[in-house]
Amino acid sequence: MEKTLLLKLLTFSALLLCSITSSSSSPSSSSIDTLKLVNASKLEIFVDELPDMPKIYGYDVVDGVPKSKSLKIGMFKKKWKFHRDLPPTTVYAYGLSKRKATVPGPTIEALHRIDTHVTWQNQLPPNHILPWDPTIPTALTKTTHGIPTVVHLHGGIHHSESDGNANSWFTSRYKIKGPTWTNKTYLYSNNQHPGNLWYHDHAMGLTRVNLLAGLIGSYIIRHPKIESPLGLPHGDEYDRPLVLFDRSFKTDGSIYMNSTGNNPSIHPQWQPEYFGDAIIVNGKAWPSLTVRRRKYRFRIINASNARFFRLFFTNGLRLVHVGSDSAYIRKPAASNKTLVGPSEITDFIVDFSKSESNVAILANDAPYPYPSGDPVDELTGKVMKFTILPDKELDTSRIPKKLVEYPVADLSSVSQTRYIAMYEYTSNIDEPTHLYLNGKPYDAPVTETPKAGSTEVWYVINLTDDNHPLHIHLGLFKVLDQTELVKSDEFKDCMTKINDAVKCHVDEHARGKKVAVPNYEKGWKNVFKMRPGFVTKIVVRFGYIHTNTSYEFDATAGPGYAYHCHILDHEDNAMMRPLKIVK
Ligand SMILES: *[C@@H]1O[C@H](CO)[C@@H](O)[C@H](O)[C@H]1NC(C)=O
Ligand SMILES: *[C@@H]1O[C@H](CO)[C@@H](O)[C@H](O)[C@H]1NC(C)=O
Ligand SMILES: *[C@@H]1O[C@H](CO)[C@@H](O)[C@H](O)[C@H]1NC(C)=O
Ligand SMILES: *[C@@H]1O[C@H](CO)[C@@H](O)[C@H](O)[C@H]1NC(C)=O
Ligand SMILES: *[C@@H]1O[C@H](CO)[C@@H](O)[C@H](O)[C@H]1NC(C)=O
Ligand SMILES: *[C@@H]1O[C@H](CO)[C@@H](O)[C@H](O)[C@H]1NC(C)=O
Ligand SMILES: CC(=O)N[C@H]1CO[C@H](CO)[C@@H](O)[C@@H]1O
Ligand SMILES: [Cu+2]
Repeated sequence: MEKTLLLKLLTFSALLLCSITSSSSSPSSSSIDTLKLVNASKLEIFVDELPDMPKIYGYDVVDGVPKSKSLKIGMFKKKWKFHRDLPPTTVYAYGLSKRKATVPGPTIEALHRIDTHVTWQNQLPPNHILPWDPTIPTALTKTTHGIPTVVHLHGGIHHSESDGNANSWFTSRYKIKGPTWTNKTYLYSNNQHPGNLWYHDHAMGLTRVNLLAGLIGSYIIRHPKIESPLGLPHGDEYDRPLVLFDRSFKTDGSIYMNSTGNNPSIHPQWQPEYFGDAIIVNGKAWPSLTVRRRKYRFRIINASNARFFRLFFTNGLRLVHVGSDSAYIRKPAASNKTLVGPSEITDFIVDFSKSESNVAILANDAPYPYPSGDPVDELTGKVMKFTILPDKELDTSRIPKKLVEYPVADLSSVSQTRYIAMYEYTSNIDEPTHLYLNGKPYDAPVTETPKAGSTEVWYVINLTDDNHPLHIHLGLFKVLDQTELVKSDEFKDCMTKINDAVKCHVDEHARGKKVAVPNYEKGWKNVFKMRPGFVTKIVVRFGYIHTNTSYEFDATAGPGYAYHCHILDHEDNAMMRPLKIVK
């Protein structure tokens, strides 16, 4: 079928951008009447309190000594209130029981080096609550016998049997299982640097819809010996995960996802990017939180399918970053704004005692699609409201001069260099049909086979007009530089023909302007935004960053890992490739 498509690289026309954004954010009034979409600008903002998700500890404390723990976490279909004035929404939610399940799911708190065993239980009845597309590579072509799910702990370093391989999915009561399914219980050894992770569904071809339905939650690994001396704000009140995403709703409260694809004759449902017009934080649309005049730590996870957020406080409060994705950075980095791509995590301190006003709005000004799409409007430009109590508080927390220093990325020990090119393909009506890494589908034989414990350099070449957040399972990476391609049309032509960066002389084309990596993103990362028309050089470590040693488990065994674009609509169709660790 693909041969009948025009396999040409996408040149995003202004027209296309209009059609993408109009299909999601400003549908014609007639389609609203028939679909009964909620006009989000009619929802009053800042009326719901910011919830704290329930906490689950991934360890027991026996006589003062932490011990490993086994958890059973289910996935349930239930109703969830996203806004005071919206009817309850049918969602898929993680939790210890149906009653306790939430969107996002409970925050799991784990301890460095203490094993957490999780048995993920699929309790979802058949038939998906959202439209999906059987013509892209998908776990099952029918969901009448159950919903395929599999959990990936994003940022986790563990055996690939516990990594949530896209083909290790399973339906309710394990009635149907994917080809690489092995174990009911996953082992998270937590033997890695402390920081922020998140768990989410990763089933082949259904990731975008399963997350949209609510299968998302945060996971924190703590390492008291390293973190307590830092003196950062801590405790449930002052150290909070905020999980952000965008959704659209129908007037009956259900989540709206377009059931018609942008190339309906090829893919009946698949659309290149999902954008919602309501901004949700911890499961509430535009919530508000009353805070004290002191420092807070916010660990913000961007769990949008495709929306980028460029966050800032309208009253000028500075953000002092302490981590990038899962890892602490070397020293705090201040900024006025932070750009968070899908699935990236930003971890910062804000000091409300520095506020001159008693209200601070956390706002967003990232165009969508990022970077060349439409500007945000009144609503998508707002995230949440903080009401600051008037009296100054005693605040014993601090922002230290230094945070955590990990061994530097040692380029002299690099064992392999790889080129990863991002391609987008369009139909003869110039609409994107699918995207590939290195021109290959997910099920083509594995080409990325790093050695356990090794360090590699990857040149990520973005040949599309979109910014794609690249996520690597297991490995962590540092961004070394981002260089614009010169004579990029010539290079793109060559790549389209022969798909070989070296033969197409990538080094002669990577001579354009360089864009600096912001200080707050100079640490070890799991995801980075790959700029369109640029070559981004990253150094990837396939070992622990905190000890600079290889893995304590056999990373070469099991179904293996993956790397992919974290725009979920792209990952599903099929901007994802296998990653196999070898000895
Ligand atoms: C759904 O997508 C189709 C195809 O791109 C588009 O024509 C239609 O306007 C979209 N519907 C809505 C309500 O956005
Ligand atoms: C939504 O409501 C606002 C405010 O009433 C109005 O300006 C806007 O045109 C409406 N949007 C749509 C798509 O109907
Ligand atoms: C998965 O099961 C196999 C045998 O069935 C066992 O050897 C292995 O340790 C298990 N892996 C995990 C991560 O529990
Ligand atoms: C979330 O990630 C999406 C997809 O990468 C991105 O478009 C959006 O800007 C991010 N939002 C925030 C707040 O970072
Ligand atoms: C933040 O904004 C202030 C005032 O506009 C400016 O003086 C300062 O340099 C900015 N800080 C950073 C880190 O960009
Ligand atoms: C980390 O380990 C690698 C080999 O495993 C070695 O080449 C490198 O020098 C080490 N780096 C540091 C900073 O110790
Ligand atoms: C080499 C390449 O594909 N460059 C494209 C990247 O994206 C820009 C738009 O941001 C295009 O103009 C380039 O052609
Ligand atoms: Cu992408």
